[in-house]
Amino acid sequence: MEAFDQVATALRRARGVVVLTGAGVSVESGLRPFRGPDGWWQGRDAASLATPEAFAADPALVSAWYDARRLAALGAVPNAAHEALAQLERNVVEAGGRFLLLTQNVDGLHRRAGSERVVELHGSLTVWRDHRSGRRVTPDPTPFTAHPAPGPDGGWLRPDVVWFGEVLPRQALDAAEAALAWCDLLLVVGTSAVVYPAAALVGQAAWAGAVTVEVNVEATPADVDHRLTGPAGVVLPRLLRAVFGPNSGHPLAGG
Ligand code: BJW
Repeated sequence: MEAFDQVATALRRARGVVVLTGAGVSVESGLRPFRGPDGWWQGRDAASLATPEAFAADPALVSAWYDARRLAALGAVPNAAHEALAQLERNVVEAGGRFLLLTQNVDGLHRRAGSERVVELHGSLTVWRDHRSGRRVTPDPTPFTAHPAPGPDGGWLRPDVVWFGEVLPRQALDAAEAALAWCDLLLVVGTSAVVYPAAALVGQAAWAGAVTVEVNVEATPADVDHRLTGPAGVVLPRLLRAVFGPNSGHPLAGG
């Protein structure tokens, strides 16, 4: 049997579905991934932008970079992959199953597509916090007038995202680990699977007995049972149509 048919069979049988997404799922919405030739970090050092040390050394540069990304995310529209994952959640839950979407993305597009059971492992770009007090605010969807922008308690605003060297939100990690207990099928979509602890979830799920599937335009280091190669906005609607019928994919997606 082809990988696609094996995955369709596993999805049909699964009572608990967990999805782990990364920046690749938003590429078809026009947002850039991190790594690779079209990535945000092409020609840049991630440590000069996505660490607390970078913010301490040059808060204006880091604030401007994240503000530009915040506005890009707010201006983007969920694509067929986001829509398919929202539909997958509805289908699994309506059939009495369990579902959780773990995303490394900070762009908010999964929720805007209608996903409800979402855990943002690396925080959110639309929420910022005072770097001194930690108090969170949701800035207006317009460019900041100063970089760094002043926070509500006398510090500077920093994005409420998880930088390298920072720990992931405890609740997010707990939710991810709890899901491994009931997960029969893990879909790993659009992530290079090199950033921990998110990348470790793949091996943990397999160890706990789940079937693991990668959906990506190229193979990554993730050690999975099956790979479905292609854009997520094509592969996922096709998979949904195969498992749940012709009206379950996104109407705009081909394949
Ligand atoms: C498509 C597509 C299409 C394109 N369809 N696919 C264990 C071992 C080694 C190191 C560590 C370890 N544990 C912890 C660490 C340190 C570190 C780490 O992981 N380092 C590695 C890089 C080596 N981790 C941490 O520091 C984490 N904190 C932590 O663990 O705390 C405790 C601790 C600290 C220190 C030491 C030990 C323990 C925090 C990690 C936070 C990551 N934060 C970032 C930035 C968030 C803010 C922001 O948005 O700027 O999160 S880094 C960046 O990478 C971002 C992403 O969420 C993350 C993952 O990237 P992602 O999503 O996979 O994107 P890409 O671009 O890499 O890949 C895109 C993929 O899409 C590609 O595969 C394409 O092929 C594919 N694609 N189009 C389908 N249409």
